[in-house]
Amino acid sequence: MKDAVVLNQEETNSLITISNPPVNALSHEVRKGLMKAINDSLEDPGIETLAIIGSGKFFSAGADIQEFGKPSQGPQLPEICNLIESSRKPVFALINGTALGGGLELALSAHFRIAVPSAKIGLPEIHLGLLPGSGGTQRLPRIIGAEKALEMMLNGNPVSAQVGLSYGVIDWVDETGDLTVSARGIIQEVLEEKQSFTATRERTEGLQDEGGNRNAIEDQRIVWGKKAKGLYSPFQIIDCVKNALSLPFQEGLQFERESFNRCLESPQRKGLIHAFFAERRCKKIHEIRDAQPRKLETLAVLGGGTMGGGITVAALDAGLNVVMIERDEASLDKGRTNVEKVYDRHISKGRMSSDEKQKILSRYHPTTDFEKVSSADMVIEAVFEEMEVKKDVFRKLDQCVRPGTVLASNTSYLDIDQIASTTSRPQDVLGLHFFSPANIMKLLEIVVPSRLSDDALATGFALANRMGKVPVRAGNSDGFIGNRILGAYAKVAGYMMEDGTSPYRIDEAVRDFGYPIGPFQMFDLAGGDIGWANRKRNAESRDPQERYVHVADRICERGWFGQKTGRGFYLYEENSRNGFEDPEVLAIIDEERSKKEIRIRDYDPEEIIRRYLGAMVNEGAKVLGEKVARCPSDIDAVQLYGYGFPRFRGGPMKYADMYGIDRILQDIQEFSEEDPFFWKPSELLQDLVSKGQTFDDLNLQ
Ligand code: T1G
Ligand code: NAD
Repeated sequence: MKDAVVLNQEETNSLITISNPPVNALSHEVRKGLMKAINDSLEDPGIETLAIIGSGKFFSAGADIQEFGKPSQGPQLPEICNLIESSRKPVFALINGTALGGGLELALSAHFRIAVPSAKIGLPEIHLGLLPGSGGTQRLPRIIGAEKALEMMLNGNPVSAQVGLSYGVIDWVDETGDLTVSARGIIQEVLEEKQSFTATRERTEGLQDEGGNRNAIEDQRIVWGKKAKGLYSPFQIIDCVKNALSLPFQEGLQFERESFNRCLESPQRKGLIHAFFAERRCKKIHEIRDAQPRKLETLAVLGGGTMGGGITVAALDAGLNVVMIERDEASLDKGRTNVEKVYDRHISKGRMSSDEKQKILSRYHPTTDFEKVSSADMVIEAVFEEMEVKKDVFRKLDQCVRPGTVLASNTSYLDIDQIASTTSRPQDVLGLHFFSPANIMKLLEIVVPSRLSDDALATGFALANRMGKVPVRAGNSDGFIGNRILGAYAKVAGYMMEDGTSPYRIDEAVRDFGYPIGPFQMFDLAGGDIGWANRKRNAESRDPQERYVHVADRICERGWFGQKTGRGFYLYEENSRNGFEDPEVLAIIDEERSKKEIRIRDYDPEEIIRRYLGAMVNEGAKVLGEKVARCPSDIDAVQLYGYGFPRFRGGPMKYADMYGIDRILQDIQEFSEEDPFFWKPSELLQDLVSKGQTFDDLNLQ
């Protein structure tokens, strides 16, 4: 095994290189190596200066996230930072690329920081439910003041080397293109001029503006009081920075350590780190490990409606050429408007110039000529959700497209095998299920019918990658992963409403759990007519044992389809997305309850969540048991990126593990006494409970 840290002596300078691909995470091996290299250099009388650099494109992406939650092994990063800072020999951080989290904290404890222009520096710990725990909350404010330090720690996004220079975090940006050579010059200068150097803990520039610092702390407390929504670490970060301003350094460090440990133990940290790995795990698909994606430069999109428009924008933004095909000129005009209005909004917000818009639109080719599909490497169909219409389109595609063209359907529910079987090339046909608005939502379900070839599947994943989407592999089952699970918790929301709980209280409980909106707000946003049409289509095949709530139908019968008609479960003022409670809707619900002689039950928020999540997890476990999803964290990724599940809870399957899957099963069994048909427990869930396992045990590595 190669050494994770390499020490090279260059005259009187000790060059210490972190070499832990791919991102130089500060794993146990790296910390051990750093400690030794630094100590050796400090003890060596021939060494006058130390420089720390990363190999490859990263300085270091920070602590090794894999190690959190496991027993920790020394030396710890704070010790290394303290050792560097207290060195009598000057230490230089040569920031050759991205420096994040503990990587930047390491650099902050050095006496000088030199960065390449392309370097990015940041403290993203907040995204993992943590805080900078190696002195970052204490050192950074001493250099740049509370306002900028809080900005970096609370938005968590990296800044460029130039911005770092303007803040005073970076001392030099090396423009020569050879960092180590120019560092040699700078090191020499420092030595020759016997330039004094100050340990970061002694620096005070950032502490001067006491009033400004106090205001920054109070401002952020107010901001986060409103937007924290269940997050824990932002307040800990604010407290740490406050203490950096008032406490002696050692005490501040001690406070930071205690706060860090509390964050480490928090469920939010567990949820957020699970989400980090879920997002990456879903991209590792064993079937396509050796498959080459096919060429993809031109995409044809069939249909310019809500989805066709959004998919077109996503593809244009990813640099592809897009041919949009509509059935007539009037519909094509609407399609064109759907695309242009996205860019016009960017222009009105000052995010894009008209020239940039025109440049992008030069790759956009709207037409009513179906034959133009022949120019495409891939086709995505987003026409009406009717099997006969889809089959007809795929038959025509089969006649017109070149051999090897990948053919995708954006259907929400329909059987992709059936669609594929209308063509002579089922190996090229797959499902690409985008979410609305398709240019914004990150989830892309990649639906794999039985005869799909690996390289066509790889092309689907390559498209997702180019578009910056989170792709999740799904089996070809009704509603795939996401809509199938949605079906279950949407039903339970309806049952609770009919049982006696106001839809507005249900939405509130779901929001308090951390969702941006509740289920009834979501129905109003998506448009009630879509679900209504689906229910009518499925009416015949519905099992008579299934409990059916008619309230949504009664609302749709009045033409109340949600936001777009100004009325649904909520009442909307003209051009407003803010809905108000509607007494007439409550009257409709009451009427349905009395028709069925329902014994009214007003569930409290805790019970609402028990039922809502119980339904979600039970259906998730069924989806897993049927192998429609590969592993639990893929379900979590679907819910996080497509359905607004609160990220700090990690996803429904992670939530179940943390809540206790035995408790989830008990809840389901309790509810099944009133409705055994709906609340039939998943076999896989029962099996896991009986073996004492968790969903996490089923996650792929
Ligand atoms: N630890 C372990 N593995 C990491 C890692 C890390 N910090 N960062 C990335 N990886 C893995 C990742 O799982 C993937 O693995 C591979 O590297 C490439 O990543 C003490 C508390 C660095 C911008 O939050 O933001 O320091 O999937 O696919 O798009 O105060 O990864 O290939 O097996 O994402 O080029 C703070 C998190 C830690 C950085 C690179 N640091 N990482 O993006 O590639 S907490 C972070 C990222 C901390 C101190 C504390 C991104 C990236 P695999 P990738 P990328
Ligand atoms: P939409 O009604 O907004 O748009 C459909 C478009 O297809 C219309 O503009 C229509 O003129 C066009 N069209 C119909 N037949 C055509 C043909 N033969 N050739 C070319 N164009 C044709 O519908 P939508 O909401 O964009 O949904 C499209 C598909 O995407 C459906 O399968 C739907 O289930 C799926 N979907 C929708 C959503 C959503 O939230 N709306 C989300 C995911 C998937």
